[in-house]
Amino acid sequence: MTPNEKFERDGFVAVRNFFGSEEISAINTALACFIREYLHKLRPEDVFFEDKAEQKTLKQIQQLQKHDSFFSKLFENKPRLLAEQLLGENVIGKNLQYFNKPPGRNQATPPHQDGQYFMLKPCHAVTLWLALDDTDEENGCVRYVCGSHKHGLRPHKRTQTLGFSQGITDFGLPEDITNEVPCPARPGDILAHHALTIHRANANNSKYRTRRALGFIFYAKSACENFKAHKRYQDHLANELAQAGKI
Ligand SMILES: O=C(O)CCC(=O)C(=O)O
Repeated sequence: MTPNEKFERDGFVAVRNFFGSEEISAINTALACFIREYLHKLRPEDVFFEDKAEQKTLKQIQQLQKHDSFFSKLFENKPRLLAEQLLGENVIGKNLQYFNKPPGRNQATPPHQDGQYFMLKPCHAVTLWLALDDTDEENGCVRYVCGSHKHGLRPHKRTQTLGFSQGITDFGLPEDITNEVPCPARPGDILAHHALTIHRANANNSKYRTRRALGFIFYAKSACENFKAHKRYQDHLANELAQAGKI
């Protein structure tokens, strides 16, 4: 079965060794440099910590491609081609995110569909989740509900998880449980999921292991964004998080 056939059938596909060890090592170096030198210049709503008083609890960075030429080149390179191949049309690069679940201080990723955040019609987009560490059941690998992309958007509501503000309200139906697949990954592997595919992750329960990844988000060119509603939601969220002292 080709990656495209698997993506269409299951709503996700693992592309192993998408980046080689030298490329991953270059990404790790660029990331460390960015975190050291640029993090403090970002807007509060683009960088999340589990505890903002503790730098080592960094959990998410948004829009890396807008701030650093290494990441803008990376975004426009091989990942774009994979996104075009999987979506079957030209794509628009929207966001290059960094994710971590720092050991000791981290939360589960609530079950959600990215389309809830994207607000697209038709909801045609892909996220490429690139593992930078070994990820498995212990440190909270991503889990997909196989075939869930075929059934539209489920109801979501606000969560209290910083960085994942929306979660599916009725998650846990028998078909969710039966069809959920944990997806361990090694550094360099990409897990590609459709914007309608339900996914979540447990917390990182390891003592010392990080669980770092990059998320490359591409919208299909044919998908229309509801810019107004998206901006309204983002502004409202940023306000709320600032008032709660979370960012
Ligand atoms: O890293 C995670 O826990 C989940 C990431 C995610 O939800 C996504 O890339 O769409």
